[in-house]
Amino acid sequence: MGLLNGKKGLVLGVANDHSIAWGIAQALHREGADQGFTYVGEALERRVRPLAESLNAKLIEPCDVASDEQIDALMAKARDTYGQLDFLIHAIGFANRDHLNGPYMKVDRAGFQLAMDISVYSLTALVKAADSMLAPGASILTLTYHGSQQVMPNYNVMGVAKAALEASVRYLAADLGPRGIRVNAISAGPIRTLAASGISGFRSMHKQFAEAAPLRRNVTIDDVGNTALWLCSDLSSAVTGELIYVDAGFRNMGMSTGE
Ligand code: NAD
Ligand code: 0WE
Repeated sequence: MGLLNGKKGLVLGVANDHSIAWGIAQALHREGADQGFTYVGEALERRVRPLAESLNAKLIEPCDVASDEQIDALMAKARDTYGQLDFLIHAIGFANRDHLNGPYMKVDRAGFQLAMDISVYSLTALVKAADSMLAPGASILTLTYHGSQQVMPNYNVMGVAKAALEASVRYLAADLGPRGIRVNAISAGPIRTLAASGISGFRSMHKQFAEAAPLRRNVTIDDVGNTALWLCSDLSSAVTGELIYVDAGFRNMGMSTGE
């Protein structure tokens, strides 16, 4: 008997088998969840479709979260396929690459708005569109990074966006709590995914992280998946509006021990 037997939901943010969303999907599948997947563009469809099919997904649809029309179309399909949703996984973030290096102040109005639209507003837009379909006791989950709370070199406008995303989690939790619906965020340590590739200095940051973290290792998509499983299951029934760290303890260190 799986922890998620009979539960149905959507996973947004699988790009390939390195994606955090894929680590989450595998953990939820292992415990019996029935999951639908989305992708952006034909290039990613070729990657996502086989992965989704390997988990017997009944729904594989395009959804660019910049588009209200695509969000509405996705939710119409989800209603036909599943009727109700027990979980919604939001593992999406985007900013202009040019704004993820150098000084934060380099960001311009368009770049700021892009990061906020794709990385922040999209969660609220999806919840809004799914609202009438959310089952009592449903669990909504997003992904964030500690650059929201403290300055991380080069994270820049994404740090500002993640701070707003974390605040959105608290407001959405207050809105939906009366119906027993929970909203939480996982703050993951750095993981080498598509979104992390090509970030200047990522390799050395990833290495330094493992040296400084209490557990002396990096975080994997399976670590994140297992915490997501807990948050989607009834084991976390009174946890909402929270920021849960899956970071090998890194955030607690004021200074590296140098050992
Ligand atoms: P990833 O590249 O595998 O996933 C990012 C996803 O965002 C991709 O699937 C991409 O298609 C999607 N996306 C981008 N723009 C979109 C749009 N307009 N509409 C719909 N989807 C869009 O990388 P990841 O690291 O797995 O990122 C998932 C989440 O985890 C992000 O929110 C990221 O900020 C967060 N996160 C990542 C790390 C890390 O170090 N990798 C750490 C903490 C948090
Ligand atoms: O949230 C993220 C990644 C966010 C991201 C990555 C990209 C790369 C490609 C958003 N937009 C884009 N746009 C692109 O064109 N992480 C938590 C991973 C990450 O990204 C960093 C990090 C870490 C950690 C950027 C700078 C410094 C640290």
